[in-house]
Amino acid sequence: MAILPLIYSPDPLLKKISEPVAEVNDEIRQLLDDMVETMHDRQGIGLAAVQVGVLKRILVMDLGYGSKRYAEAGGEGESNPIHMVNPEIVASSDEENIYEEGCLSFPGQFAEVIRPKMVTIEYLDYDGNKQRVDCDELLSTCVQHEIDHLNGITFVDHLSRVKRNMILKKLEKQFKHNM
Ligand code: GNR
Ligand code: NI
Repeated sequence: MAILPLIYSPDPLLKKISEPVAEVNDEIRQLLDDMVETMHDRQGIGLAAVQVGVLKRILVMDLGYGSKRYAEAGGEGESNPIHMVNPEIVASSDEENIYEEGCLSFPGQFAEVIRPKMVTIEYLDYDGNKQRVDCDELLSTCVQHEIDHLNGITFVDHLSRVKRNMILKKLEKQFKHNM
C-alpha cells in the first residue's frame, strides 16, 4: 500500500480522456488499494486514477470515511470503499439536483454544480465482476464527478465562465503563496 502524489489544476493531465482497462488483474488491484489509501489520507470521498497521474478508467469512493462526522471523530471512521473499473452511466434521471462540490485537485475551492439527481452505473468491481448500481444523493453526485474526471472534465467545467475563471484565479494565487 502507498500514498500516491496528487496532481492539481491546471495540470494538463486533468483534461485528458482516460483509457479503458483490459483486465482487472493484481496490478490494477494494487492501484485500487493505493488510490483508496490516498483518498483516505486526503479525506476525500472519491478519487479518479487521473488525479494520481494514471490515465486509466478507474475510480474509488468511500462516502463515510471522508465525511465531517468521521473527521470530527479523528478520522477513525469505518472504511467501506467502492472500487469501479470502466464505469459507465447507463441511465440518468431527468430530475436534477444541486450540490456544493469540491475536488482534491482544486484544494479549498467549492461551487454548486447541477447534475442529474439519479444515475445507474455499470462497472467492473475489485474482482473483475460486472456490477450495476442505482445511485442517488451523495453517491450519485460523487460518481458523476469521478466519471467526469475519466473524461477530462472537472467540476469547474459545469460553471459559468465567470465563476470558473474566479476559481482558477484563486487557485493560482493560493499556489503562489504556498511556494
Ligand atoms: O472529496 C471530494 N468531495 C466531494 C464533495 C462534493 C462533490 C464531489 C466530491 S469528490 C471530492 C474528491 C475528488 O476530487 N474526487 O475527484
Ligand atoms: Ni475531483
